[in-house]
Amino acid sequence: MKQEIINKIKEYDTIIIHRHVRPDPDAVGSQAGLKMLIQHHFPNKTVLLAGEQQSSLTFLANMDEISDGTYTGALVIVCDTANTERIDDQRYLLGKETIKIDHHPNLDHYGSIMWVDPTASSTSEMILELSLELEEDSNMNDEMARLLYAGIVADTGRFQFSNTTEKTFQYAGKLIKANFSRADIYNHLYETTLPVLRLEGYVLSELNVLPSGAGYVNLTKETLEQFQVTSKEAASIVNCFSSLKGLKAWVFFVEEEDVIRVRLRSKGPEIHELAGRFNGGGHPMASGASVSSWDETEQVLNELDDLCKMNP
Ligand SMILES: [Mn+2]
Repeated sequence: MKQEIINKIKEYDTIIIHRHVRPDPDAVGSQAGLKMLIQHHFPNKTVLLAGEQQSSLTFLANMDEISDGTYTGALVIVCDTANTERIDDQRYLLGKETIKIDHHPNLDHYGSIMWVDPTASSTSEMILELSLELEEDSNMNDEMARLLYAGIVADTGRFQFSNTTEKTFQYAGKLIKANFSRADIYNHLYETTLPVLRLEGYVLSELNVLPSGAGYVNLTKETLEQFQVTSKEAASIVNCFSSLKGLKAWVFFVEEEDVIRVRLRSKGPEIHELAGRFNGGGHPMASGASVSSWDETEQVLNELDDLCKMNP
């Protein structure tokens, strides 16, 4: 599979790399890390990053301006994206061929080559695996290492979540031999603003926990406005009470203009199928969904409550 992907990369002069909408550090880290890998080995190829630029992630990489015409005859590689609706910039369809590289459960099959490994901590971990197919780790590109390290750190919650394996640590060990500042990455990933910190205080005081161990927080539009925090920023504090004793799984309901975002996390029962029933999906321990009314959030909460009851 990895060799097949490398052969395809060799075949094409232009390679456009996509990832999911509302990107996280693993999406951008794997996307831009793959670009570095390809450019390191094949400096004559044109490699471009597609998708909307997100200001909080420009410390990792900037996206490229890509004209429609550039897609003609190009190879498209999509990183970290389980389903086609979530691909940022649907012009990926204009490419000649698509390759999927991802670590989410493989629900939506797309692309002429699919490399999906749900046992990988992150797509960044998979890109490093691809790079090891091409070269010794002693020859690693520093910028690629920085990007992939950031992706792995973010998706594993600093090597804390259950997706962290022996391989993850081995790979992290290889990456930190490259020349980049880990301190800089941590500062960028985990620095916060006063409004978000104040909202965290509010969330900690307003958190509700059911006897089953299911926790929930409602963040209305008015609350977000009051704290001057965007829905996207609020997502960064979804783990702020994960250490609570007795807590099994929890949900943040975050109201946006015409939708209520559902952010699910778990330390026990798997919650990705629940997310799937409400227009979402993700990982067994971290998923997202969306509903259209506060009535519907009660349904989500009831189902989460049931899952926690069944999971002693
Ligand atoms: Mn990921």
